[in-house]
Amino acid sequence: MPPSSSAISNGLFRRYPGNPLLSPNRWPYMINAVMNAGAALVDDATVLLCRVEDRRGLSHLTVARSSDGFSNWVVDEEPLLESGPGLLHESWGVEDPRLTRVDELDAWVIAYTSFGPGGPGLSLATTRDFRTVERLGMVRAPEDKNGALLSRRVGGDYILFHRPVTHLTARADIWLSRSKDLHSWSAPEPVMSARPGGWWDSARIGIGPPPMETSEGWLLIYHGVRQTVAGALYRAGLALLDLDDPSRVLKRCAEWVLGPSEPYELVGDVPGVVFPCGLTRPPGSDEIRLYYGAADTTIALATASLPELLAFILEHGEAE
Ligand code: BMA
Repeated sequence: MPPSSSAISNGLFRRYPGNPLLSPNRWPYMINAVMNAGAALVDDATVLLCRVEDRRGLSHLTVARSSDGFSNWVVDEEPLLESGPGLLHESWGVEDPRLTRVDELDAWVIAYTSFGPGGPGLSLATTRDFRTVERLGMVRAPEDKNGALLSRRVGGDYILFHRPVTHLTARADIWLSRSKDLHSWSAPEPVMSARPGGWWDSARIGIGPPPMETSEGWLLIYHGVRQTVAGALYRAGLALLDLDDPSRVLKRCAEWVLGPSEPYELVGDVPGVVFPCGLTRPPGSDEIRLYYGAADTTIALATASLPELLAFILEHGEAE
């Protein structure tokens, strides 16, 4: 009998045995929690831009670097991005960054949630060295979050995924907007919806890391939320988007591929959360590395083989 899709999907991602990679007690200054980091390969090193929650409950973004992407993390003494005077839309903090290398700009674009009295909105910034940043401002008004930019233009446009909340229907789905210049944006277009009823991704969905370009399409790793009597459960699932029209879902897998099961995913400020925001693929390697927040308290890593993942999606994913 061929293995069922559950048997395969449970083994697709392998947790790094040294998890969690980064915990609050590793920080050079006093914090409450560290989580939800964007990831980038810069020269030969891995850079994580970590969401750090201070002991007021407000978040800022701080860089951690490692030469192998697994160990010996060196954490900056100062945040790279934090709220400041005149930034009312960020006055309650900045959260959940996703990093995209954009060769055309010779820079990384940081898409992050800017949280202020208007609610969470989506802002962009750029950096060339992860030591200084240039803010482009808020590009999607509240309530919107879970933003990530594609690494190249499609049909002449930059593509920004995001997650507006439609209060009328209480829906929270993945949408995208297009731009020629990263400042003016098209009207949002729907991409993928939360599934109804009892599904693991029925309450809300949102993009994880920026989708990775592959021969089969843009690889989308997303988080899905299920509301339970004990609270929300955050898990991660897979889909493939059309290379020429990323608003088109080619395949979507039924089952989640990473869900909270380890102690560091089940115990923390928000138990039962895996929240991936960072994905790297070392040059010349088939391995992909998924960096995720665990229980809104630490950062963990799971690895997978890209060919295995694509083969799985192509075989078990369903057309939308
Ligand atoms: C989401 C975001 C994430 C967080 C998750 C679980 O809405 O705010 O930052 O990790 O909830 O609490």
